[in-house]
Amino acid sequence: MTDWHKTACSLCYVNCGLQVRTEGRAIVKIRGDKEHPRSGGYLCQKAQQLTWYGKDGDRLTTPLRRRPDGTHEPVDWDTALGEIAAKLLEIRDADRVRERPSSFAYVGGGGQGNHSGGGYGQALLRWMGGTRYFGALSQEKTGDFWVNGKLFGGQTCHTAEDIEECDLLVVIGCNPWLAHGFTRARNVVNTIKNDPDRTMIVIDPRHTETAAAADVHLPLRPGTDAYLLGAILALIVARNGQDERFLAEHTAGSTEVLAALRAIPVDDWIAHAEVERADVERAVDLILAARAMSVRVELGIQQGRNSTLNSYLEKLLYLVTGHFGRPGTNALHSWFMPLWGESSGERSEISGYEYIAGYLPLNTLAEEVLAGHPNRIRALWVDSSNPANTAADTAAVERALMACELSVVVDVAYTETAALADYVLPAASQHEKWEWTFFTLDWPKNYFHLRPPLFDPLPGTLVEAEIYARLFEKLGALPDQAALDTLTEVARTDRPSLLAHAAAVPGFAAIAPVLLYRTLGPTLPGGAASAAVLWAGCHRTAKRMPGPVQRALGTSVSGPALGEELFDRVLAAPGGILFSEHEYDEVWDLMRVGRVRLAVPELLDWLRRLDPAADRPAVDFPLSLVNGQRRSHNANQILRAPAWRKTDPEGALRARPEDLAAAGAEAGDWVAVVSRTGRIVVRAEADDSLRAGQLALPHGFGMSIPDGHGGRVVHGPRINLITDAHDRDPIAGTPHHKDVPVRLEPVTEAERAAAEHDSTIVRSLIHT
Ligand SMILES: Nc1nc2c(c(=O)[nH]1)N[C@H]1C(S)=C(S)[C@@H](COP(=O)(O)OP(=O)(O)OC[C@H]3O[C@@H](n4cnc5c(=O)[nH]c(N)nc54)[C@H](O)[C@@H]3O)O[C@H]1N2
Ligand SMILES: Nc1nc2c(c(=O)[nH]1)N[C@H]1C(S)=C(S)[C@@H](COP(=O)(O)OP(=O)(O)OC[C@H]3O[C@@H](n4cnc5c(=O)[nH]c(N)nc54)[C@H](O)[C@@H]3O)O[C@H]1N2
Ligand code: SF4
Ligand SMILES: [Mo]
Repeated sequence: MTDWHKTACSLCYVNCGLQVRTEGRAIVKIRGDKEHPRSGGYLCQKAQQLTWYGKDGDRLTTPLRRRPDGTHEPVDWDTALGEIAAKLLEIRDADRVRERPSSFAYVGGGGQGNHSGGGYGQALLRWMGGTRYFGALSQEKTGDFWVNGKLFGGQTCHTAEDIEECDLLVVIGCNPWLAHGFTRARNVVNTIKNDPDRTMIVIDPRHTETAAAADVHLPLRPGTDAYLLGAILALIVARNGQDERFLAEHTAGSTEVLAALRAIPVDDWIAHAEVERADVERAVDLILAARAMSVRVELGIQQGRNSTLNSYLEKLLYLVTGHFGRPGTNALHSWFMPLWGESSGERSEISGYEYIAGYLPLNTLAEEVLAGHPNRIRALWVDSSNPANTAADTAAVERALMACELSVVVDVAYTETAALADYVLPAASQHEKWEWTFFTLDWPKNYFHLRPPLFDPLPGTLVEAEIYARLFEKLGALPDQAALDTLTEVARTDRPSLLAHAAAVPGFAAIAPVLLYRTLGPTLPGGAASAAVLWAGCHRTAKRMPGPVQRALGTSVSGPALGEELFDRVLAAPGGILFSEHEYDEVWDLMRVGRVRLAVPELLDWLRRLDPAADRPAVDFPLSLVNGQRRSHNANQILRAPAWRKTDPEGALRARPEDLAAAGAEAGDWVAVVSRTGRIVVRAEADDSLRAGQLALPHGFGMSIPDGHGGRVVHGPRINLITDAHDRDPIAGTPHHKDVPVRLEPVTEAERAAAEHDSTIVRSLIHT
């Protein structure tokens, strides 16, 4: 085992444990880590391709500064950080003089495998006096968080599934077979399929790989989930399937909710969803017969029509029937450190949207810059995110980046966002530093994995902790060296008392991560300085839930010593640890209110307002596009080399043959996908598993990559060229990417020639 090193996969947020062999700076072999406490050796189809991470022509090795002509030139770290700091101070002063809210905004927080840098970006936002924070979560999950806040009293009260123990799994708008979303998804789907005592319902317009293993598949018309879920709930209540005892003991407001459900015109709504009544009845039979039901949802409803309402109805499914907080049901989960925050209810004065979980909708980023408002964003800091490809309305995002007085990107790669930034700062990769994620989403046992580096930082790059520490020094935000040395001495001799000493430093709240990195950091074993921020989190976790932490660690230590023990264990476990273990009935300790507040007036109103007659596809754009489908070989924007894709090299448009034929096309042709906001040319592929009238384009393409001859070529569809940032949820502002109204058109001769040219180059890159 000596030449196998432990790490984790960063290609999706499940972060399976890996063992890898390395040669020089490369990973050459990958296998599942059987000792990993959560994934137990499991790997999916993508894991072997992690060898491609950072192995592309776009790895950054020096800070870059934009020249007046728009191209970038290399500069040294001291110059880049010095100039950035001067500009930040100028912007901060101008905001103060004009008595306006901070015009600094931050996009990021981390991707699928890396959250170690996130705390620093947020610290910078605080130090600049700003609040405007955008991220991947605020274009997929904030509607869900808003509902949780209403039901459970806190937006960090996040729901989980106990899938291993359930006897009925309800899968709504997600495809775990390809996208995972929970651990060992393929094994779980197969186990349920092969166990006569366990059943599965899938609600998805497409006959997905997961649906193929289901007992009941409801292939609803895209965008009609609220109607179908409403009808299912109404049928449950009509058959007295509500759990009266659970409702009386654990909830408030159920009378109003049940009345709203009883008023639903079931037949109309089922007809509107275009599914068979008999199939819906069969699903209801399974739900009423279930001993323990878990409901698993994702983007199909969270980026679908009526998304925040969908998130409410999906939760009502298990709350009304009392499938909550028991073995095999949904529940809340613990946190190592919460990945998002709570909001005060404050709103953006530009878009009017509420801050949810600390975020503004990513869909409103461009507006916040371009609206011409006196309090607009003037400085944009992007870390570990590629909004020029992944936020809705690419053209507007690009204009916004260009319109800022200062834009800075911290990344490992020269992304489409970096290409437009004033400064680009090269980070050490996830294999070159101590790294982790806060995707600790499991219940009743929960896990955390701090990965030690496999390699030294690539020359020219710095770990994020160091980048931000140097920046804060240039900003004059840190105390002098003598004061730092004193704190380091405290960390060495009496670590538990460090927080009290550090908190006395002026401006501590805004500089805490950097201060810990600079003072506690150097005292940590194995060069784990950048893990110092976890120390404060370990103390908070141990204080918040001492019992479950003691149980997980098998210790009786308590008080501050428990926080210390947790931190030491995390540092000493390169393969991850179990950090909390709850008893099922302790779920109620994770709520912020005594009872689930079942009646949410805004959402019950929304439910009453639903009107099938007003909710029909637009005549000009009759097709529904899943714009960002998860497939075997896509992984957000993490891997940029075309050769990593073992399937789907061009990122094809998938459609039923008859939908292609209606546009005069067939499989293999180039076709144009046209939406209200744009037109892109893509390769067509036939797929009979889609619902009639449903199309799919893949997520995770559209990278502009070196063509090998000094130029660049775009690899696969840049799908957000055709999304509309205003087609969004009224509460959360999240996009409706799973149901983009489009039509297909034949391509022009010029479009075909251009597409063919780019495709030839990409194919040659794959084969060299
Ligand atoms: N292979 C792969 N895995 C990934 C990722 C990746 O890029 N590639 N990304 C990761 C990330 S960041 C995320 S958030 C997850 C997302 O994971 P998922 O949400 O599971 O993936 P999607 O393919 O976006 O969408 C799921 C399903 O929604 C269905 N759908 C479309 N419209 C509707 C509708 O109106 N109603 C319903 N009920 N369903 C609808 C689609 O047919 C599709 O099967 O995947 C993660 N895992
Ligand atoms: N149309 C459409 N748009 C979508 C979606 C969709 O389904 N349809 N899905 C949405 C969803 S669910 C998500 S989660 C987002 C994802 O969108 P993003 O958050 O933009 O994508 P990621 O791939 O997570 O971005 C990771 C970035 O981090 C960089 N990176 C990798 N390692 C490091 C590191 O160690 N340090 C630093 N500083 N940077 C690093 C990568 O190079 C990359 O640029 O896309 C969203 N956009
Ligand atoms: S499920 Fe996700 S984390 Fe696990 S191996 Fe696959 S891509 Fe990696
Ligand atoms: Mo996501």
